[in-house]
Amino acid sequence: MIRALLFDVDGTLAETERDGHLVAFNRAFADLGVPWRWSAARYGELLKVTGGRERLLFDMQAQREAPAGAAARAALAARLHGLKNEHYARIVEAGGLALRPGVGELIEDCAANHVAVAVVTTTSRSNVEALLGRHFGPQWRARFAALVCAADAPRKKPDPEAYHVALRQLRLGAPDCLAIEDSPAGLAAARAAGIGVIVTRSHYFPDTCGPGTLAVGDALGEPAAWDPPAAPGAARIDLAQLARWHSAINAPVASACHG
Ligand code: XBP
Ligand code: MG
Repeated sequence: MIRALLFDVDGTLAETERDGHLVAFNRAFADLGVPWRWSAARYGELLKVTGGRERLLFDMQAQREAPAGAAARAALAARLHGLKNEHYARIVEAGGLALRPGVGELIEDCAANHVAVAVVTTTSRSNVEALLGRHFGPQWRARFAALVCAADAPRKKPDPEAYHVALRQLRLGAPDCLAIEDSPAGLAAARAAGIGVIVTRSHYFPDTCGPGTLAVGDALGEPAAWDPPAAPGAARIDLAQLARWHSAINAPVASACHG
């Protein structure tokens, strides 16, 4: 039985990286007269580094125009990151980031079946507040039994810290929970906490797969081509389908991802 569903944010609830954070980072560079911009392809490489500030600092190692000293780089990264998050909030507010197909319906399933919903992310809390407030209205917080963001778990995914904090907030054990993730780092973090994972592939992470993946597919709202397959005739991946996959956690059905 699933007692809680733990959602990653970026790439899982919405395509926030391509359509939100990347656009917002480039606007922040322009704001401060920073002479470089990130292409969509370069941003894909940079996503190996979790955390927007960490990503900026990593990239500065390759930018000839970056300030020389560590303190100056840290200060610039902090200013850019703050501005980036302001731009991100504006993009969300303008309706630029829809929930991915099937996400809203699955959260409704959870409410109807008394299954707790949690958010487990390495993104800043302000980004989560903007996104969830836009989609679930002013009372959005009441829908989530736990909310773990960057400041709650400084060791970012693939470290399992964010998932450990979520289990403590939920007062549940890993076997009662199921995580939904898109990235290899997110999959690794949940697995290291002992939690089974459903992978919804995203724009930047089209190949995520590995031991502990109970099922992988393109989107919760697209029931075709899941591995293992969803029940015939399903209109979407619903809570009952997740429960069937979750019940196979100790004896996974043969699939490309099960190791
Ligand atoms: C996403 C991240 C974040 C975002 C940007 O992780 O690594 O850094 O890219 O957000 P997850 P911040 O998929 O686990 O949410 O700039 O706030 O870090
Ligand atoms: Mg993600």
